[in-house]
Amino acid sequence: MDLQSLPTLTYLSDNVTIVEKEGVKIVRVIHDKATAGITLHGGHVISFTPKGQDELIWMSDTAIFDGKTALRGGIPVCWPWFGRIAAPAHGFARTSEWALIEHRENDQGVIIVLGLNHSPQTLAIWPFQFQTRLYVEIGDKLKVTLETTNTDEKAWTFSAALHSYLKVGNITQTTTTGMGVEYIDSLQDAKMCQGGSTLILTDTIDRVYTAPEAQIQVQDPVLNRTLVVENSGHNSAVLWNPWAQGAQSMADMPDDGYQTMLCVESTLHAPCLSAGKTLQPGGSHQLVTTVFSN
Ligand code: TA6
Repeated sequence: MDLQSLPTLTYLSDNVTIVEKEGVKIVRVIHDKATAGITLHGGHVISFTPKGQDELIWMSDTAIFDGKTALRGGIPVCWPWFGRIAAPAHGFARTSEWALIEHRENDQGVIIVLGLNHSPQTLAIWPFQFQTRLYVEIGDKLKVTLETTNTDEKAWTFSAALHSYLKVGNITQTTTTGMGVEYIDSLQDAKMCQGGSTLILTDTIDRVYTAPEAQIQVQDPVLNRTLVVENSGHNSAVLWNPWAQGAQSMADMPDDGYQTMLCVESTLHAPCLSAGKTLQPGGSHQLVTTVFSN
């Protein structure tokens, strides 16, 4: 995504400006360590490029920037549920307008803090009071922290994912390690399976790995790099690629888009709404993903 050419709406500092793409406001970060973009619509990281490196995050060329549709690519924030266990799919955070709360910078990088609180619109979909914060740290690495706080007077239960789309040179030449071996296969009615620990994809995949290692590595000989993903606050990691048929069925992904992306997600997975993570009043939880290139 070419952030440099987008028109500036607001200057916040030498490193941080608000720019606009088709009416969607983007927090643009240009720092000696890296450049990045985060849309207020969805609280969605759409780009991260460390200095002197290629883009790490895949963004669809046909993503729909209309301020309503969830963006295809980047790092969708799936919250307060992950998947299709309720409607809308992956929750409402990725289609809500987030507020810019704070930006800070030093020699090592920039931190952008976005916020989303309950509102009459969210209460109509999900009847609980909450405060979420998205901390996006941009430096040599990209660190995204989704903090959930229960500001209600009763306990409630949620699930979530930081649904990262990584950019790869050619999916068929990409080797992924560190996902673990046990997974729930979303393509086989949530069947529990065991697989190999080294993955070279040849077809569509949609799996919830239940015991991922501390580091997931995506080796990419075409772009000559290894992408590293480190997660915390999760209970699983999802690996997803829709392959040719899946891409063709999505209006917001080019037919060949699947060839250059791989979703490696930091997931707090739950099979249904009531089985997620419960927060007592005042309780908080942080779901984190860190992405960098070796
Ligand atoms: O994380 C994998 C997944 O849940 C898949 O099942 C797939 O549908 C994908 O997310 C994308 O979902 P979306 O609602 O953005 O089309």
